Amino acid sequence: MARPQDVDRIFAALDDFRIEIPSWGFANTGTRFGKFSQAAAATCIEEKFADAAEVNRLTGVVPTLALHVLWDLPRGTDDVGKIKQMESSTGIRAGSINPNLFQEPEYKFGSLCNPDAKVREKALQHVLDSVEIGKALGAAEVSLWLSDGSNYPGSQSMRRRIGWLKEALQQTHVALGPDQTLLVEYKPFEPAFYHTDIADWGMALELARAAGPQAKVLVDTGHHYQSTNIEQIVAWLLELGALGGFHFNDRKYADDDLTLGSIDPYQIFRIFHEIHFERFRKPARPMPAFMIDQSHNLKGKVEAMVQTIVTAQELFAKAALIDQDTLAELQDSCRLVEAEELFRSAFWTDVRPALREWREQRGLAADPLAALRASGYVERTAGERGEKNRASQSAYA
Ligand code: RM4
Ligand code: MN
Ligand code: MN
Repeated sequence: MARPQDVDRIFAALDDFRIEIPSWGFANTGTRFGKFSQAAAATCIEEKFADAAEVNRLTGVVPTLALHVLWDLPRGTDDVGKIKQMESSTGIRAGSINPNLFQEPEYKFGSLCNPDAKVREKALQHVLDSVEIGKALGAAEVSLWLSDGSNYPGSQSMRRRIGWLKEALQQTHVALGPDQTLLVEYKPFEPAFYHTDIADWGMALELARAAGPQAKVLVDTGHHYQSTNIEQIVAWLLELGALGGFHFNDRKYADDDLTLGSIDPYQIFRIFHEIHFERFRKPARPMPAFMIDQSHNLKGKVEAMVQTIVTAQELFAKAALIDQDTLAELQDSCRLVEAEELFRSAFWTDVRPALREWREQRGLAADPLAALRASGYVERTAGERGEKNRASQSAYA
């Protein structure tokens, strides 16, 4: 149980904690082998906004919805008006704008790194359109993930592709508005299996730096090799002022996109500790963007999203319990076990009663998952959307 002084820390941390959810987390998705369609899955952008509004009604901390351009704004800037209408009818704002550079046939051999200049141009134009969409919607982040890479040694020039990529990101940076950030995401493999053009945080950092000061690195927790010390990467990026945001999810083997904290909650706690350390040292700095990037084939979409948000709050609150002054003192005098115990005790503290109280004080449901079940939302939307879901078998949005 948390002590009274802990409750104050927990409340202060939760008051500052907002998290973005992805539109694609509400749509039917599949594996390489098949797709299990859900009756309640969102079939259009209106339903994705409706689901996001329901998650926000239950948790109160998800004001924005990340959008993937081709899935959510297939007509590009012409769809901005439609999104604005949904913003005003649901109270959910458009969040990060994610270009789609990975599904069209032209991108078979890459997008911004494609050896064909015409394809590179098409990809860059799509990124620039995404910047314009972001400006029109007042969205802070344009979040770039490339599937570019190659499957066979010698089949592509890694060096020339670096040059093409730098050029494209520089041109994108020039187009950014003053309040926009370009996030550069990395991933070691998949869909490419020999080399990926932005494979790790060093490459992402160099590309971001070469692009300009409004470009930052995005850390997707599922995009690392087994046993990588992700919190150390986070610490470095914070130290360098280069951490733009997170895509949170959990994994056991690769980019599994499982529920945050379901496999290794201690790792997310350790990452949040680095965030709290930064806040303690430089309270004026804005927090990185906390975003969820998950897709559930087995769990109910809205239920899994609510579970994720609650888990994120629990882990963020636990990490806030570490007293940074005391920890620094113990570290400096090399009282190893005491330092470790301080760290671990925060992790093992049950913050759930304090979270319930925090929610009640703010007029939110004390137990968001139970409130979702009681609301009948999933049954109702399953009834409304079931037929459309049976009829459509397309992957993703
Ligand atoms: C990628 C990456 C991107 C996400 C796509 C759908 O693995 O995590 O962030 O936009 O999946
Ligand atoms: Mn991601
Ligand atoms: Mn991913």
